Amino acid sequence: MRKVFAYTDGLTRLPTHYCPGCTHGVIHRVVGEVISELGLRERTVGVAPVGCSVLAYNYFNCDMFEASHGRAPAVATGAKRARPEIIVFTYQGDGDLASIGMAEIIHAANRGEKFTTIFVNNAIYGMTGGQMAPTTMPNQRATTCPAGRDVNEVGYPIRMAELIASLRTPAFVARVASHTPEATIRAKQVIKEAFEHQVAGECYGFVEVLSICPTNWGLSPRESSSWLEKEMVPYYPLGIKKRPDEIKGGAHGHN
Ligand SMILES: Cc1ncc(C[n+]2csc(CCOP(=O)(O)OP(=O)(O)O)c2C)c(N)n1
Ligand code: SF4
Repeated sequence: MRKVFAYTDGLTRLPTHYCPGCTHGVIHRVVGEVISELGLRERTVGVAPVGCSVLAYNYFNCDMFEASHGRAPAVATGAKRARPEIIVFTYQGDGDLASIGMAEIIHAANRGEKFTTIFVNNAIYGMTGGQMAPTTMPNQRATTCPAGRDVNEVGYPIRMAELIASLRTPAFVARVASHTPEATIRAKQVIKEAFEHQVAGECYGFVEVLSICPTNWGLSPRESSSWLEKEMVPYYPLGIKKRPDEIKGGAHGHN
C-alpha cells in the first residue's frame, strides 16, 4: 500500500495552538521534515521568537531556546559560536524580526553568522491582535491602520529577503510561500538547501516564507490563500535571491 502520510520525528506529536488554516503549522512541518531527513535532529538547536510561534519549542523535536523580543539572532549567534558543530536555526515572525529585532537580524546576517533563519511573513502582528507590521501591504487594514496602510505616512512594506541579500557578506537568501501544496513542496526544497549550506559550514541562511493569518486578515483560510497569491506574491517575489558562490571576488574582493 502506498503511504500518503507519516509523522516526522522532527516534530513532537502535540496538537498545536495555531488557528485553523494558519500556515505556521505547515511551516513547522516542513522545517521538522528537513531536519529529520538530513539526519540533524540530534544536533539541532532552534530558537523560538515572540509572537504566535512563541510556543514553537513545544513542537520542534529538538533542543530549543526561547529568545526575548527580536533577539533570536543574538541567542543563535552565541549558541553557534560556542558550539560550531551544532545546527542552529531561528524561527521568527515579521513583527519579531522586521520590527522589534531589525538590528539583530541585519547585523547577524552582515557578520555572516553560520546559522539559518526561517522568517514567517504573514504581513501582520498575529499574536497581539492584528496591528500593522513593517510587512503589512499598502492599503491593507490592521487594527492600528483601520483605513488601510498609508504608505505616505508609514512607508512601503519592507522586503526583508532583498534587504538581507543586498549585504555583501556571502549568504543563502530566498523567499518561498506556504499557501498551496505546490508552494509548500518548493518551500521544503529551499529550506533544505539553506540547512545544507549550514551543514557545509558555508554561510548564513535566510528563508522568508509567505504565510497566512486568516484570523487577523478577517478571511477564510481559502480566501487567505488567494489573497496571499494576488496581493503578496507580486510585491514579495518568490525565488532564490542569493547564493554564497555568487559573490564576485569572494568575501574580501572589491567589487
Ligand atoms: C518590545 C515589544 N514590542 C512589542 C511587544 C508585543 N508583541 C509580542 S508578540 C508581537 C507581535 C508578533 O508578531 P509577529 O512577529 O508578526 O508574529 P505572528 O504572531 O504574526 O506570528 C508583539 C507586537 C512586546 N511584547 N515587546
Ligand atoms: S493569529 Fe494568525 S498567525 Fe497567529 S495562530 Fe492565528 S492565524 Fe496564525
